[in-house]
Amino acid sequence: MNRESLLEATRSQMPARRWEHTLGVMSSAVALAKRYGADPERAELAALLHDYCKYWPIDEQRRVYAEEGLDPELLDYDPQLLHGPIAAEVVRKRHGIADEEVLDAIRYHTSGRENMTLLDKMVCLADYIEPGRDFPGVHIIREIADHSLERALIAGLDSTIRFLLDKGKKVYPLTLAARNALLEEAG
Ligand code: DGI
Ligand code: FE
Ligand code: FE
Ligand code: FE
Repeated sequence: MNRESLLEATRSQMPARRWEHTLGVMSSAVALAKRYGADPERAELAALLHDYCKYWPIDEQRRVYAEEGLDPELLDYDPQLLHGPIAAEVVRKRHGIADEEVLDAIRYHTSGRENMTLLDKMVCLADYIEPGRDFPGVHIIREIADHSLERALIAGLDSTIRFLLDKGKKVYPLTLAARNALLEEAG
């Protein structure tokens, strides 16, 4: 599948506002790849596809999640965590995406994970700092991103964890494991 049809197929999965977000994540991921010495094309591909399933009905997301035999533990947490793992399986099957590192970056873009690859980090961070994002502290995270991928990502995860605590919601343990591992790495 060529780039134009993959862009179009992805755009058709989501409302216009989410497509704007996707384009923002693509440009931020490419900028981070150039800054931190990763492959901009793979970063852009993972960013394009990261929210492919975000606007699918939650029941449909749960159905695909079960059908793919994915880890049932995640089902005990916020359904917002489903769209990354299923997108990795869906784009592999529908669009023949076979690059496992790209698929992992899509799969773990919301939760994070221990021992995140460079590509995982860039997509997860680009998701926080893309130009359309506006949440308390985003400016600081953008500044940190200029000098440390790990520190910026920790700040992003901190804001998500704080948000979940304030709302009295559960935190998926993999998110805490991701933050702990990044703290070790950042020293
Ligand atoms: O899909 P996006 O809105 O671009 O962003 P995302 O995929 O990073 O996150 C979607 C939401 O998931 C985010 O607003 C917070 C929510 N969420 C719920 N429980 C958890 C969680 N995020 C993380 N990282 N960990 C959780 O346990
Ligand atoms: Fe997402
Ligand atoms: Fe994210
Ligand atoms: Fe996103």
